[in-house]
Formats: sequence, structure tokens, C-alpha cells
Amino acid sequence: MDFILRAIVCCCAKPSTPPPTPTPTQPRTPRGAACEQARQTTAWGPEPIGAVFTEIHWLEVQPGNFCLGPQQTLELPLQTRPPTLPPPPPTFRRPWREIPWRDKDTELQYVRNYKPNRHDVQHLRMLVHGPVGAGKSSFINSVDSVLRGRIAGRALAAAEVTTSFTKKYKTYKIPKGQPGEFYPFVLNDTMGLEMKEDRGVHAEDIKLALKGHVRDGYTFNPASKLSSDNLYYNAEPTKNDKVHVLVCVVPADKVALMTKDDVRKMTDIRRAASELGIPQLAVITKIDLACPEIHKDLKNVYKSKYLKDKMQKFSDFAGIPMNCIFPVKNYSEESDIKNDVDSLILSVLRRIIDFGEDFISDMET
Ligand SMILES: Nc1nc2c(ncn2[C@@H]2O[C@H](COP(=O)(O)OP(=O)(O)OP(=O)(O)O)[C@@H](O)[C@H]2O)c(=O)[nH]1
Ligand SMILES: [Mg+2]
Repeated sequence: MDFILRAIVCCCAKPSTPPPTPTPTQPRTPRGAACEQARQTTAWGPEPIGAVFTEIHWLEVQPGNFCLGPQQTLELPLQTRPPTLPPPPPTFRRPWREIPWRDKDTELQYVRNYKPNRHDVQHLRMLVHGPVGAGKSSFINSVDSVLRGRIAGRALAAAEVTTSFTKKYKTYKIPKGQPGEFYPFVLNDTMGLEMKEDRGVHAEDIKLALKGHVRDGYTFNPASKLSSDNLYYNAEPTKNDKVHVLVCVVPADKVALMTKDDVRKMTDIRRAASELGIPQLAVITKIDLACPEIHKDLKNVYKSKYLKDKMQKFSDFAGIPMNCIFPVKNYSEESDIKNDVDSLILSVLRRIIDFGEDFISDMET
């Protein structure tokens, strides 16, 4: 709607200089150096209420302005504010990775059918590590829940996350069908990593666990690594004791704040795993807390620009390629399983199994 703005405009010229003659019909000129200069010499209020055209540039008019210079009254039509572009949408039009949301059963069947190809390996061992409170125990519970078809809570998860809630090295087997029957893979939970040297799990203990030297039930000691004379030290690990896939769990809401220093211990562990040829992937948790679009609908996971950006950032920091990073929402407050949550968990579980199986196949006999 056209209406007239009566505004007092400061011409930012010196008092001795006659004010420029306003020419309302003059075509608009883009903001340039003169405009900048005018901006710098004018005292602006908080919110623009319109815009006026002076001889050389457009100025936003603020309530309760202006400067003390010579004044002049202008009457101008206020269609003058430069058009503001709408903010870009927070989501991509199409997902950048496909998840078979409607085909959970096929993914579930793939996991159910899995058996290690080698007869001398009974189960594939996945070791879960990552910062304190990242959702490591919750991820293990979530896998357990998906495969059992009901919410499971064996790997105790913490409500407060200042120091690691998990203190022990523990192996979780998942029951399958008949009593005494288990899936041919196990998940190892660990104490959380902390930046300070004497806090959180000792990085050397995770390295020992990778080689199968840490026995189940060992209580981590942040001050010192497991010594070879400890009862929990396994001097002669078998193929089943060794770790076959390393899973790094990182919370999406913290990735934005991470520095290279924060991932130093993680990188150290990753390097040790690489030397042993152990495949690695990262699971990004708490995506529902980090991104409102995902909170609204989990199916937005691969449409969220925010999440893709954070995944890319983590990939750069930790040196884990994007195609080895998987976002999940863990079961945290739900009392029943949900298809969307299951689908994402299964998508990563499938990759973990594939990576682990490749490693087992290549292991020396
Ligand atoms: N909303 C939401 N909450 C989560 C998610 N994953 C974990 N949580 C919550 O985060 C808190 C910490 O989770 P844990 O599984 O105990 O984390 P952890 O890595 O095992 O922690 P430590 O053992 O203490 O190192 C718990 O309150 C979980 O319910 C997630 O994907 N979404
Ligand atoms: Mg834990």
C-alpha cells in the first residue's frame, strides 16, 4: 500500500554546505560508499520504520532518531525499502541419502539372517566409544530394542552427563528367538572419553580392548591403563575377543561446539584402530535435540541442512568420511518402539555388520 512518510532526514553534509535538493523522482541508487558514510555519521535507533531517499542514497528511518545536523523535511512514497529475501528453507527438497522408511522388515530380516562367514568366529564384536553422555549406552539399548521389538534398558543410561555414568567394560549379547539363542554379534559399552588426561576412560584401555586384552567386567580407571598383571588383562585373546568394528558415538548437539582438541583422544583411538585394520564408523546421536526439523519429523534427517553441516564438520575434524557417518535418534523417553526410530537404527546396524564382516573375512587364519 502506498502511503506518505513524513520524515525528518539528516543530510550528512557539513552545516556550511547547503543541503541537497531532494528529487523524489530520481532513480534509486544502490548503497555505496556515500551511503556507508552517512550511516556512520547518523545515530540510529533500534528498529527501522521506513526508508527515505536523499540525494545520493536510501536511508532507513528509525523511530526517535536523528543526528544534530541540518534538517530537512521530505515527503516520499514508502515503497522504498529494498526488498528483503525470505530466509532459505532449513531443509533440502530431497533427502541426500535414502532410508527405506517403509521397508523396515527387509532391513530387520537382513540383520536376522546375518551369520559370520568364518567358522572360527562366533560373533562379530562392535566396540562403542565416544564422549561422556554421547548416548553410547542408549545406542546399545536402542539396537537391543529394535531387535527385540520392545524397549530394552540393560545398558544403563545416565540422566546427568557431567562424568561418565558407565564405568565398566561390558559385553552385551542380544537374545534371538529361543532361550539361549543370541545374535552372532555383541556390543561392548565403554566409559566416556573426556578431554583431560586424568578424566574419563584412558585412551590406552580402549586400544587394549581393540586387541582383545580387556576382559568383560573390567572397571575403567581414568588415572592408569590396565596393566598386564591385572586379573582383567587377557594375555592371549582369541579372534572372538578382538574388536571387529569400532563405533564412535558423538552427540549432534555438541558437534557444533567441538574443537580439534575435543576429538584428540578420539583421533588417537581411531589411529590405533586403523593400524590394526579395524573398520570404523561414527554414529551421530541426539539429532532430535539438535534440529527442530528432525524433532518435528525424524524423516527429515537427511533433509536437514543443519545436520548435514554438522556431520561435515565432524567428518573434517575426526577424519571420518561422510559415508561412514550415520545419524540416529536413540530410544530415550519412548515407552514403545517406533518405525522411524527403528529404521534409522537398522540402517546403521546394517553398515556396522557389513564393515565387521569384511574385516572378519580378511583376518588371518
Ligand atoms: N533426545 C535424545 N536423548 C538421548 C539420545 N541418546 C541419548 N540420549 C539421552 O542422553 C543421556 C545420556 O545417554 P547415555 O546413553 O547414558 O550416554 P553415554 O554415552 O552412555 O554416557 P556415559 O556412560 O556417561 O559416558 C540419557 O539421558 C539419554 O536418554 C538421543 O538420540 N536423543
Ligand atoms: Mg554409558
